[in-house]
Amino acid sequence: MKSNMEILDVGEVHVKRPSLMVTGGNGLVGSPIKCDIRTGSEFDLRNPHICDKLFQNNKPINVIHCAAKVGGLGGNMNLKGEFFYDNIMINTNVIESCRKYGIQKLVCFLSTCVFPDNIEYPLTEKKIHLGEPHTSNYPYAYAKRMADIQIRAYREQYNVNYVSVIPTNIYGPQDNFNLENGHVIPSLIHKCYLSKKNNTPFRIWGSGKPLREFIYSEDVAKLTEWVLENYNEEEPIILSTSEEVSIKDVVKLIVKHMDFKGEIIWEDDKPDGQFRKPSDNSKLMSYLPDFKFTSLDDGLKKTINWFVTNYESCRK
Ligand code: GFB
Repeated sequence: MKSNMEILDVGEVHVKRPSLMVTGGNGLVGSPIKCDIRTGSEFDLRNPHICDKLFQNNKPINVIHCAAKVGGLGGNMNLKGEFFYDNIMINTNVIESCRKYGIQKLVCFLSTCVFPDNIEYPLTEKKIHLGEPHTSNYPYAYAKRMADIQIRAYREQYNVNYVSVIPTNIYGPQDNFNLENGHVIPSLIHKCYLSKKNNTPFRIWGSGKPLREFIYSEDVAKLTEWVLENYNEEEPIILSTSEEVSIKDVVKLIVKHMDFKGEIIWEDDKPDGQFRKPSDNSKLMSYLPDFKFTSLDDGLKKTINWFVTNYESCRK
């Protein structure tokens, strides 16, 4: 006959809860985060029953929620309905499942495009809801803003420790390198790769003058792990280098790292999007004054190497 202790041991092993689940765990943002469970497109989180089952089956202690329908300027302009529906459903379901299954800490990803278009710069955590987002990506922006509202409401009613982060333009391995709908960096890396291979001009949208603050995905992962352990405020926290770079400068670096010597064409009939969206990272820096960001030069080099090595299998 088994002793009580043995039975208990078996029981403890059986009920052990995974410490951390990352939704969107195989994507640009989620893949560099260390965790016990990563979920990807095999779970359609737009569906409340599937989302509920995922939480019921795994019962994680903490959740980092990265899953989203994302894209660059093209994706946001071409797929407005999908960007709204998918994101509002995914966020609503995930945050509700966190409540239902007693998740101790949730870190939820917003994005700098949540901010109003017509607002005094720099962007700070206090300015999210002070006006309309830019017309190019308002469905995505409003859906993400609602995650901030849901978190605030749940904190007030259910006393949960859920927080959110606002990264600026993230880039790195595992991104979607789609030519039409991807973010600017992966799209331009892919375009440059094809132009070099096929000896055709490298075509860039817009004037090259817009400014962006790029942040490398591994830096976002490190900061998010810190947020999970240490940041407990209701107000979101901006994850940013607060260093603006023009699209023209990004193109110069891509051309250098890919050793492209062909013709560059600036397509001025294509959109520039928002001209700039400079953010204030002083809250982050007040917590982590010694944090060293990866330079755009190094991050681009790593991203390009990853893309070339994984060309056949990457998302594109
Ligand atoms: O990454 P991106 O598409 O989005 O960057 P946003 C757009 C900027 O890059 C514009 C220029 O100034 C474009 O004119 N650009 C040049 C290109 N060539 C290309 C190209 O081939 N593809 C793309 N995509 N852009 C994002 C949101 O807005 O902001 C995301 O779309 C996210 O959802 C992020 O919220 C923070 O920076 O305009």
